[in-house]
Amino acid sequence: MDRRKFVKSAGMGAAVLFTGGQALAAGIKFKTMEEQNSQGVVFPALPYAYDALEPYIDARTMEIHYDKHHRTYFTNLVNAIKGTALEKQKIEEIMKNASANGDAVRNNGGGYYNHILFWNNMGKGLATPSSEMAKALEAAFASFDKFKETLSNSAKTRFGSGWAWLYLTPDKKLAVASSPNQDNFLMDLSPVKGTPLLALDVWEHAYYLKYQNKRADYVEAFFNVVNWQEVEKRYKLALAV
Ligand code: MN3
Repeated sequence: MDRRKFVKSAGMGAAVLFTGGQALAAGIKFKTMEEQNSQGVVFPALPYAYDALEPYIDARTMEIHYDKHHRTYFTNLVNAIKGTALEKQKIEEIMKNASANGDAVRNNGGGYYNHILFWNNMGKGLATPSSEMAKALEAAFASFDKFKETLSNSAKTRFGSGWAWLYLTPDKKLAVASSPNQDNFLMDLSPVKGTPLLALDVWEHAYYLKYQNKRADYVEAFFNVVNWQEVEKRYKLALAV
């Protein structure tokens, strides 16, 4: 699908907004994540075209990752919460009670939420943090390069499938850690707790078509497409809570 067709179908998705958690024909376009979250569990539009992050992330990977993997997590989450009180909850609330909600909600809810963060914290030409964000990273990790090294190591050493994160600890410190499968640090069952700021998907489906077994090359490429404006926005929101 080319960009124009994709944008058109994404727009049409917004015109057929369902209530009650029904699956959507196409992703809905939201201006901000806050707007997205206010709508409950809906499948969001990708914030850019499939080929927008080339050559670092190839269009085919982007299309399969978004339209197959992410959509499947969404659909399975919708089915898992259908007819329950969770239908009326925000996804963050669903995450916070992960231990009580069962594995289908934990895995598909995590997959649904984590990928929304991931799409939004990538973009082209935004890969430099503001001086304020850079200072915060330097204060936490000694230097920006040291931060990159820490996140890279976290991503490369996560055994099997999972995510590497920059996150804000409950005592408002910037930190890096990884999570297994589709877990994240909002979940009550996670040994690490905090607010996710920057998500890096290290499941093989995120890189195998282009990078095969070379996760390290994918992680290196990722730093070229980080949307630091989005990360900084989340950072400020998390600090203010
Ligand atoms: Mn993924």
